[in-house]
Amino acid sequence: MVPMDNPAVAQVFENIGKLLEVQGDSPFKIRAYQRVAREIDHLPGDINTLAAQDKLRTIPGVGEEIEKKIRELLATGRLNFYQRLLQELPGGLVEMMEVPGLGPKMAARMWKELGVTTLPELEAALQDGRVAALPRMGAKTAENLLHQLEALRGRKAERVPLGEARPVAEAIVAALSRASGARNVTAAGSIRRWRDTVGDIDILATADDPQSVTDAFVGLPEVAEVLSHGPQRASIRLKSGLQVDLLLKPHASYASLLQHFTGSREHNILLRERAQHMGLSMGEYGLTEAATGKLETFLTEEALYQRLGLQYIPPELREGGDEVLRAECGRIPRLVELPDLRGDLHAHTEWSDGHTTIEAMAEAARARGYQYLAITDHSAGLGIARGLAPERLREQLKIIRELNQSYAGSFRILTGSEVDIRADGTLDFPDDLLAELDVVVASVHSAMGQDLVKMTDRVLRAMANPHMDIFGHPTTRLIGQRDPIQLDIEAVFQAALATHTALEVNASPSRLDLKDAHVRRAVELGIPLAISTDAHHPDQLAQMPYGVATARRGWAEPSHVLNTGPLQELLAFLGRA
Ligand code: DGT
Ligand code: CA
Ligand code: CA
Ligand code: ZN
Repeated sequence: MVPMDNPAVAQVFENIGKLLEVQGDSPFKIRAYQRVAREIDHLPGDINTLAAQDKLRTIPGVGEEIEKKIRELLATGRLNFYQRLLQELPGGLVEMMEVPGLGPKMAARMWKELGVTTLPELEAALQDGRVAALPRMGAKTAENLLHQLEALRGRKAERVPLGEARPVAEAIVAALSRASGARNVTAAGSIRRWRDTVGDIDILATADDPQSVTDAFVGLPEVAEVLSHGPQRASIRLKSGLQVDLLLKPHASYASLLQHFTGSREHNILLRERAQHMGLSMGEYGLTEAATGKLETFLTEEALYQRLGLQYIPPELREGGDEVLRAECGRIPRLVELPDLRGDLHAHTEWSDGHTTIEAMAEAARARGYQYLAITDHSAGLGIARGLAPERLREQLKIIRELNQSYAGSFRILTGSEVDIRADGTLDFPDDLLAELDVVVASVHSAMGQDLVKMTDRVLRAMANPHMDIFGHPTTRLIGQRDPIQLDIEAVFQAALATHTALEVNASPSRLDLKDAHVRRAVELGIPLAISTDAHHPDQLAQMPYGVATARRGWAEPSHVLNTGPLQELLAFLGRA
């Protein structure tokens, strides 16, 4: 059994409170359970530790009865009292009460007055007016509940940002690689394709004894629930809610398994059709000749694509668009790769909202083998706390020039700013100061609610300023948290061409902005791109692969990317050579 954590225990007590309320139990008892749920949720330490130290009673509100219940839960993962309640009441009520605004009292009415006890029944009753017709309910309440129900469903179907899922996948790959007998443990699916969000994590491996690997998998400490567990495949749900699928095959099938499980589904369908035309059937084991039933296996994905008469297609391009057609006639370009990058053009220090010194950031960049790093602290504008006033920026320029002397040409800190694009489209520093900087990244950080026309005018006005070199994180989206600003992106592309402004591919995993589809359009138009980390800490310079992958998903080649060039070429673009 997997030990329960604080939120899981708190949830049980919270549900007990709700179910007792549905039953009409005493308010005193109901409040006691609600209080305990809250206290457990806010505990500073692990409740399992408290139990081991015999200190459960130090939690406010926990007396003898509740302590016994907590112990039962922690020891067995179940609580008989709770199971009995669940059996006495309709099973869907707990789920119904997850709809914001639908408390126990209302749930009880739905059940007793309408016979509604599940989410789908609730949705139907909200839609056909039965809820609205209940005494003391009304159309407005029903309408609001329907809205909340739909929002809840949306949240449950939500995809997870790549930046959250990828480290989890890497940790599981590392853990499984240590498990006996597993080879070729690899994260596949949308993670390997570097899609900006993922539905679930897919991991594959090869093994002589697959059962021992699936056993290790379902026994991982982060597992909250085992969804399925067979000898060759298993699915788990982690405590974070993420689902992870594992698929195993014999060693010889590795390349086919990798190809199959990387997807995308649409890409695989295109390949399968192609194989069929060649008299082959394509599967996780390999290619089977339809006429003879003979199985062909492959050592590498390259060999598999070659057998299908195709140029190799990198995972980032496998989305079922035109990549197969292009591969057929050798038109998959050499996409940009991490080692192509010679520097980073967007970084912050403690001078604004970064966490360390200019020197520390520069050292980290040098250690990565870069030739240059642009220090682009924020301007003093409205959007950002601790932005630099013009005098402070001038001070910083002096310090950077001195530092550069010490590198004697082996490395260069580029002076710069991430200057705010004000609500009216003017930049937050005077032109004469901007003219002194090597790199001017300009970004929107305030008045993000402007309508499409206002925002687009604002950005175009900024781009018309000859000092603006790079448009930083152009849509300002935060994946899963903040929608992009309203912006006519095609107008921005045209302006970028006209004003020779580069567009940033911000590599911060929470941004990935421009996104893949926008990169592809920019590449088609020949707009220069800057792949930048926006690092606020030396460690964040290591997030560059997210930006590179996003650029690759947009078919970017080294020549499309400003910071793949040597310093002199870059300076020429910036008008500083
Ligand atoms: P996700 O999880 O929504 O971010 O996207 P994927 O691409 O990771 O999709 P997932 O997890 O459902 O499946 C992983 C891969 O397995 C998928 O990219 C291709 C392969 N696959 C799964 N189901 C099918 C299928 O029904 N047909 C084909 N051709 N391939 C499939
Ligand atoms: Ca997946
Ligand atoms: Ca999956
Ligand atoms: Zn910014």
